[in-house]
Amino acid sequence: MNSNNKVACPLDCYDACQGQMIDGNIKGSKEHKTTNGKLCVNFANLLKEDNLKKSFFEGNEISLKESLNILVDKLKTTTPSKTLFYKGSGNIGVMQSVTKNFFTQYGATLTKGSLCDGGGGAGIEAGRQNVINPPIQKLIDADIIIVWGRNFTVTSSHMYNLVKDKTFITIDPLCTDIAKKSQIHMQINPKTDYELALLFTRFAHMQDLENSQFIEEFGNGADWFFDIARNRPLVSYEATTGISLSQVYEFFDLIKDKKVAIVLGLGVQKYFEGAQITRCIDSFAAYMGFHKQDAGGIWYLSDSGFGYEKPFEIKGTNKKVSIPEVEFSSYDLVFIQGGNPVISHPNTQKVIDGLDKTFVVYFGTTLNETCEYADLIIPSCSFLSKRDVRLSYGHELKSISDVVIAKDENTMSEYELTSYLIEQFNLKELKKEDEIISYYENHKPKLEDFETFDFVEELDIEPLYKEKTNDNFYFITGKSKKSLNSQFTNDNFVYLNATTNFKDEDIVNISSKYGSAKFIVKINDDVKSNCAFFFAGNKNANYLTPAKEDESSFSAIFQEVLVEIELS
Ligand SMILES: Nc1nc2c(c(=O)[nH]1)N[C@H]1C(S)=C(S)[C@@H](COP(=O)(O)OP(=O)(O)OC[C@H]3O[C@@H](n4cnc5c(=O)[nH]c(N)nc54)[C@H](O)[C@@H]3O)O[C@H]1N2
Ligand SMILES: Nc1nc2c(c(=O)[nH]1)N[C@H]1C(S)=C(S)[C@@H](COP(=O)(O)OP(=O)(O)OC[C@H]3O[C@@H](n4cnc5c(=O)[nH]c(N)nc54)[C@H](O)[C@@H]3O)O[C@H]1N2
Ligand code: SF4
Ligand SMILES: [Mo]
Repeated sequence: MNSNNKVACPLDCYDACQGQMIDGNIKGSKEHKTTNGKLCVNFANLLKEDNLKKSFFEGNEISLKESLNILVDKLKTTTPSKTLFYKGSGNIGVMQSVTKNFFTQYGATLTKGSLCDGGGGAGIEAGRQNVINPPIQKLIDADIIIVWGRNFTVTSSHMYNLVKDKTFITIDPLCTDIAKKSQIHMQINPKTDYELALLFTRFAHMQDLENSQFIEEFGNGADWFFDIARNRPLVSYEATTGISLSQVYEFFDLIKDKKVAIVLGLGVQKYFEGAQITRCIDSFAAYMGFHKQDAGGIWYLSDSGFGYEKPFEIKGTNKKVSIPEVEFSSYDLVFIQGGNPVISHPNTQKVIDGLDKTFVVYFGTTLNETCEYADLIIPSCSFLSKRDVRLSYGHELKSISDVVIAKDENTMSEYELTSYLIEQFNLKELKKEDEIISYYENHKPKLEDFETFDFVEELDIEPLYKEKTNDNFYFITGKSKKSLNSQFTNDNFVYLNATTNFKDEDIVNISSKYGSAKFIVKINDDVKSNCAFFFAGNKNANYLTPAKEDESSFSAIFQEVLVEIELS
């Protein structure tokens, strides 16, 4: 590859593709194994974005210099702890975390937890100390891939391409594309994946399929785990999970003596006990000995920064608040970078009520719904005009970004804004950009495998089906092929099965204990009849969701809710 023409896709996606600029066009790199010469429709959309090139104050256009003066003034006159730093994941290059360095030194309140994968991550960590995926080659070498709560062909299309000829099993309430390509599709009821994992464990034991060698060598508490699985009559699982025992027989016939991989997604863990649910699935996998084999294993959203030093991280005594529960109105100044909480944060009504009552600074690349509530808007420059490194939460490969297009003079990179603020406040200088980038480029972390596996030994999970009646629906969301969370396109429909007796184009009012909103119906029989499905990025879906954290990791629990639907 020539020098200085590399472009890393900055979007929040498992694949972390590498591109290169050749004669003014960006092409997918052929040397980067997962990219394999192709970039996707979302990348094409990103190139077509109408990037912000102007600053705004109270709706009026101002110069970049004026916007920086207002920001500095505002920061100087606000008590630091009454300033909230809120970062989204619109760009997940490593250089995006630079701003947190300033806000930590300044004394702002920071957030903790996640709107994304936190619950599941906590569950995996509880069993095996950290969240690291096996090398991608082990996925390529597996015989069977179980796609569990993950929209594999859509959300990691390049990883899928590497393994598309394998035999698949899908566990998802939706008949996704990968479910259609699968030998077995288990159309599970939402929030019952731990029960299915227990049922599998029970079956495995009955058929002597557990991996005693793995359990003896690495396992702690496997007997306790098995005891939980044994506690219930087998048939009772059929009604709760919606999975027939005959499908479970089929499942074991298919995986017997095979090298098995599980690609586990967000779907299983958007609940209050998301960590316990995920740990239960991971424990089933350990019971079978899927871990530590020469092929196969479990792939979740790994800790992509594992094994790297964090060049911007500094110790601080800053207050940290739970991100899903954040009260924007408690702050005098809210600084939002690379996020669109008005769409993507749980409980939209609470978000907009909060943002209405405070001074909001938005630092981003495009005008989004959150900008309607922003007092000050500062344009961040395009990813094509800033240096960066992309690590991946799907695999171990990284991508590099050079500056391939000169930056618009009215915009600023995250590194530039942070350096400027640090200078204005006489704080400790940042490491040089060169040094940071070359550290990431050259450092290859050792991905140590875990030494012991702690099985989950007790479970305390309140199922949603207890509150399910014939009149309400499970609320489920998933990612769309044509958008990246709230970026690029919005699909604002509710998708329902035809058996619900609603019709295409019906206008419905959907309500939950947390709020309500109107939607237009699209009938789609890929959706399980007891579910209402919405794409992530739907402008109204988060009016229905709880601004509450899970039990263990300050993470959002978007699906811990049932909804009622009425013709409007
Ligand atoms: N094209 C595209 N790609 C993306 C994104 C995007 O917006 N668009 N977003 C990126 C981001 S931020 C992330 S975090 C990843 C996430 O990517 P994924 O891990 O694939 O997550 P989701 O699409 O949220 O949900 C996956 C599946 O879980 C199913 N599901 C819902 N509830 C349950 C349940 O209780 N049990 C089971 N078994 N399944 C359930 C849904 O029907 C859905 O098919 O994708 C990334 N990639
Ligand atoms: N109901 C429901 N809600 C969800 C989800 C769900 O599945 N269901 N998914 C959740 C998940 S997994 C995630 S990760 C979150 C995502 O939520 P957010 O992190 O808020 O992501 P987006 O809504 O896509 O907003 C990203 C914004 O970043 C800005 N941006 C892009 N590039 C840059 C850049 O280089 N610099 C700066 N400063 N800004 C930039 C863009 O203008 C864009 O508007 O949403 C969560 N919300
Ligand atoms: S597949 Fe993901 S990483 Fe690759 S170009 Fe598309 S959005 Fe970017
Ligand atoms: Mo995410």
